Amino acid sequence: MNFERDCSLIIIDLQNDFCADGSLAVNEGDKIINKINSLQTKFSSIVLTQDWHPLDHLSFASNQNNKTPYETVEMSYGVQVLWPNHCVQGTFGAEFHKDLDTSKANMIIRKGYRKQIDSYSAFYENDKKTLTGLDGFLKQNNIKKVYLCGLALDFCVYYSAIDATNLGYETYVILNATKAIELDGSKNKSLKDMEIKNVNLIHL
Ligand code: VGL
Ligand code: ZN
Repeated sequence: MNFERDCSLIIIDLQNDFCADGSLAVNEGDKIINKINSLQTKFSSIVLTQDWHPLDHLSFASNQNNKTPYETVEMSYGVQVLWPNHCVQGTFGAEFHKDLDTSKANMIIRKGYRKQIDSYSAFYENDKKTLTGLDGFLKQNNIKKVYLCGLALDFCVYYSAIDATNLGYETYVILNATKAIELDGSKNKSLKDMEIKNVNLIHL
């Protein structure tokens, strides 16, 4: 079965640093790649996102005094989790995993490239104001339904799904094509919140 032209498959952050041996490896992150490649054959609109941080990015614990990864800090826009250095611009860790088919993508959205603001969502940066450009791209292409997959379920996929539904898209998260980081129950929290907020949690 193929998806209609008003549907877009949004593949979140399938990059080396989120896969096995990466600096922020998501458990079994690379196990979803074959599934995602086969899903890609069914969509006419495909978007990839790429986490793309400068080395001095403030979401890195290494750029904060006396902080270690997974602690939090207060940023101008609210609480921010601190991460190990990951997806640094131009490095191997920021490249898409070699097994991901990137040939069918119509659009690649880079995010998190401003030093002061992290960006989990594919639509808005963490200040919830700065747009990435994805909403404009999808609207100009008459996309009404978005199907989200990739990494990580409880961070970038979750925040993208919430923004997508708030922006008026019929929103689906493909649970068998995503994996979670799992930090203090973040997986269950994100699943519950998505259910409440009208995100369709599906298997394909
Ligand atoms: C992500 C933490 C930091 C993600 C990106 O892709 O889910 N998580 N940067
Ligand atoms: Zn990041």
